[in-house]
Amino acid sequence: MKTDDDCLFCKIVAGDIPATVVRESARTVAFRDISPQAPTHVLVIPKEHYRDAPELASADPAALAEVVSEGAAVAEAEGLGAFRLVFNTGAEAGQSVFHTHAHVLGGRTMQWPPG
Ligand code: DGP
Repeated sequence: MKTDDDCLFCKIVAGDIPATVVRESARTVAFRDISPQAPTHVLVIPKEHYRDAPELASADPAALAEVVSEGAAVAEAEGLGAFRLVFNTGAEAGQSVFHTHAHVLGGRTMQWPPG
């Protein structure tokens, strides 16, 4: 499995950094964001290291599909009727951790466009 020793989210997958894990599947882990931006704010990540969603889509489309379906499962488990699923891609778009992750945000009314 592709991992990066310097990657924060690889350390969470390995259990070297604690996280509040809410769900796990064969290829993904879902845990609560350390700085929640909504009443529910969960990150869903592939266990394998890819820098962003497009890179994961090219390398392992089934794993990207699993990230999305696990995000929906988190939303259902949290009782969200509607939710936002976001992949910030690139620093200028707000990506700060370069290990693919979907934000699952819900529990409040969302604005559009996002800032
Ligand atoms: P982004 O900015 O799209 O790359 O999102 C990264 C998210 O990761 C951000 O919302 C904060 C969250 N985060 C950063 N460090 C940690 C951590 O150590 N633990 C957890 N649970 N979340 C973290």
